Amino acid sequence: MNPVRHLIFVLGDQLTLTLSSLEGADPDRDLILMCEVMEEATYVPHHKLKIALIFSAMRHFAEELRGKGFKVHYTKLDDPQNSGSFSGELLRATAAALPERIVATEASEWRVLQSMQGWQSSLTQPVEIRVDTRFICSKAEFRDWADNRRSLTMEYFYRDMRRKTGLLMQGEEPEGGRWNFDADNRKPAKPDLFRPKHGVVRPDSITLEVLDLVERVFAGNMGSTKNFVFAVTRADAESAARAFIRDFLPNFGETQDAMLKDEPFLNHAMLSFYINIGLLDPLAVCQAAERAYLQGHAPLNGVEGFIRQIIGWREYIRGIYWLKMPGYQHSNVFAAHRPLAGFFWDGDTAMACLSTAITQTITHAYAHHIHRLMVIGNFSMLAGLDPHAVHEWYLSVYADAFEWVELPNVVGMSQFADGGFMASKPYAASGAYIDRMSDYCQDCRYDVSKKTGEDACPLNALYWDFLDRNAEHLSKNHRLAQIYASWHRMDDGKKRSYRDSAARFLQKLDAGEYV
Ligand code: FAD
Ligand code: DLZ
Ligand code: SF4
Repeated sequence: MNPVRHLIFVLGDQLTLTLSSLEGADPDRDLILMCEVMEEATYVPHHKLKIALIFSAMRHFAEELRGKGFKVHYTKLDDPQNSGSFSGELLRATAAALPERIVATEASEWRVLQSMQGWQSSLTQPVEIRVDTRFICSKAEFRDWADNRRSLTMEYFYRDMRRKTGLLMQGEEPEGGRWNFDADNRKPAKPDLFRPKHGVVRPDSITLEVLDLVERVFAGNMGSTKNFVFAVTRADAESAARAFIRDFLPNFGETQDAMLKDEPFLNHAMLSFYINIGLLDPLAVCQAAERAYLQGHAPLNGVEGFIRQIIGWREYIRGIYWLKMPGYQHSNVFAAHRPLAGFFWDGDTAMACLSTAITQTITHAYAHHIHRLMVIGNFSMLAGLDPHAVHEWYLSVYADAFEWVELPNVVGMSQFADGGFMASKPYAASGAYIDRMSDYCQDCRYDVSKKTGEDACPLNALYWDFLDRNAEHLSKNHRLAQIYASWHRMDDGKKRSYRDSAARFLQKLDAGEYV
């Protein structure tokens, strides 16, 4: 074999042919390294479907690279030689191949990037860590944007990204005369037998081998590999994106905030996993959505909403992560320390909204945005659950969960644990919101119309108790002024009954009783 010029280390969420570390790669002189390692597979107890997706997509990417003539050194998890860590595998491959240089694209997560930055100290060859160019806004560009303003409102960042990409722009003006059509996107949904179904991909022999490995090695983790339906190749992920644009984008906007117990996916894209691991290019997906609008196939409210999620929220979240790490993971402005209830792991609760959202999570390693934010996240914040424990749960259970995108969404957006660095007010809601947006309350053992007492929806008392408990941090927030005014207008008896109801519920939760 020729001497190896570059040893190119590709991580499990870097499955992109145009990855910066592969730029200028030469099949004749370079060797690509990919490895499944216990360190990554166990730093939180990942859902079985998440591990299976990543391993299978990695193995398929290795095949794609080999198809292009590259040599790939691929370590499977159960390889007896496997050292169990990225650094260990790098040292092992370097000792065997003696490359002139190590090349990698920066890891998407702080924890792994830290370790990457330590590689040079144990190697004599130069280690070159390249910038990840798969985002629309670079880390430096975001930092500049943030440096120049007092408040980091996503909406203004998003407008800059619209200008930068030219998506839905008419010269300097936004298409349709408005930047944001969210006001048209907050409708409840009705069950619809004719709603198209999201596609499923039948596991091939590579995936079947991975599913078997995951069931053997991670038997105690959440979920079952029987429910594996993910795309694991670029071609299948691209076909899932086309199917979304054809079948779901036309109704995406309207039902974006809706929840139905028998429809876990509604008109959501189900594309975050593929975008996050690099099988889909976020900008290309947005351009395809824009084309659907220009061709009259999908309305502006939905297409704008979809594009905003990707070039707005997704990019903004990443910017915040790199601005605030490493301290961000310990944010806990409300000093909330309650551990997660057992039902987070089995969905066994009488609260129909939580039971549905968590059961769907266990089945699919997926829950749509409103389940994550307004059901599970809302409950966690109102009940005073420890935000770090909540963060680790989200990081474990969703197939699209990588810390850079999960942490700000959980700690900042859903738990307000950063004290409002990201969100201008907490996403707190009583049962009335869930009743308006879902069909859950009609089947719940609790009564959403009752405010306090044993049968009342627990969220009703928890909501006021949360605001009361955290008044020190929230009562000066002008967006909450009216809500606090209502609280202050309540007579003492009513306030006491909210506090007592919340305390009784939390006592039961702490005692591990069925709630
Ligand atoms: P759709 O609802 O159809 O949205 C389209 C696309 O927009 C998504 O595929 C995704 O790429 C992007 N997007 C939408 N909202 C966000 C957002 N807030 N942040 C970043 N990208 C967004 N997303 C993750 O990718 N990984 C996570 O670990 C994750 N954790 C979350 C935790 C909480 C508490 C909350 C509130 C949100 C979280 N999100 C996360 C964002 C969002 O819920 C998911 O991206 C979305 O549910 C994925 O499903 P979908 O592809 O059907 O998305
Ligand atoms: C999430 C994950 C898991 C479970 N396992 C691996 C793995 O064995 N090998 C790998 O390269 N990547 C894995 N990943 C994804 C990584 O966690 C992700 O690429 C980095 O953490 C990004 O910083
Ligand atoms: Fe959830 Fe309350 Fe409705 Fe039950 S009544 S489903 S707990 S919001």
